[in-house]
Amino acid sequence: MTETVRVTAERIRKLEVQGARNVAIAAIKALQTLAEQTKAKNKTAFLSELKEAQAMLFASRETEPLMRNAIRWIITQVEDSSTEKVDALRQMVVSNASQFLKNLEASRERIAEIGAKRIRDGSVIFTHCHSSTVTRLLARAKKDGKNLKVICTETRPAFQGRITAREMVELGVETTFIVDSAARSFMGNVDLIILGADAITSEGNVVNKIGTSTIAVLAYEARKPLYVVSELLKFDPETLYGEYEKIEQRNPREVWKEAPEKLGVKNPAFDVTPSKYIHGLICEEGVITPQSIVEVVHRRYPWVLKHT
Ligand code: RUB
Repeated sequence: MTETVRVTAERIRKLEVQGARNVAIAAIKALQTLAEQTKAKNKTAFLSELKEAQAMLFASRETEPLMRNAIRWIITQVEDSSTEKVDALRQMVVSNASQFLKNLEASRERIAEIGAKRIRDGSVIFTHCHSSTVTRLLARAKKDGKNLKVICTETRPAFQGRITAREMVELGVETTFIVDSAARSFMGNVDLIILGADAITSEGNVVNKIGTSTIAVLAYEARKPLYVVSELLKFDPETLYGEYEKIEQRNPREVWKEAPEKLGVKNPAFDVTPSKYIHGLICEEGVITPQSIVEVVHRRYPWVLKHT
């Protein structure tokens, strides 16, 4: 096993790599490096290195089905291959990983292109945390000539909202930065809420940064449409077979470094937004209802639904 996998898993765990897509990209690249550097002498040894890497990467953040789907797909190609030659198998991992990364980039562009059309000139968009898919969509809307304004939350405790705010300012978008608890005070002023996703369940519920479900309830109360933008591969097939999506619990010290000793501090990284609060899911297949996710995934990526 290469050091790259260990270092990548650690970087993901520490949030040095952040956001579902970036996490998946880093994990795929680590697997690619493993394949390039392996000293495995036969298929069994190579596969066991890949599986060890898989376990380490999966454990780095548990609410990341895009990473899991990607890695599972790449490893399945090796398992299912009839060849025993390590050289050919290594090559297979490298080229499948490249292909996956290319497709991921194409999906994001397609999502941006589709989603940008939902933004009317002069709209005020509310977002939370940092989703590279959301910011790409906003950049595309701007490029298409739409005049837009953004309101974004700081996103306690890790302040990913600052990444969004910086990107927007660099794009030349008029942006207002608020504390998370001010969301309701600003909801009346927005036209559209656009959020990312870490995971989508078989019922069309969306798992995203903690606070997302509160924003969704507020949007519902204010009768403002909320869109989730996400690659279909953030769908978690395990949820179809009964599992709950696991919610990553992070270190309480991220919330309060020097908290009184006996104080119980909780730090869940994500929450679940029920599909009824979601106006539409913007994915590479178009604008769909979150409830149709299984059908759409089945059409586009049938291998995801193969029970493992
Ligand atoms: C980031 C987050 C993002 C999604 C989608 O959480 O919740 O909205 O990951 O991002 P964290 P993307 O900072 O804890 O990883 O669209 O880039 O995949």
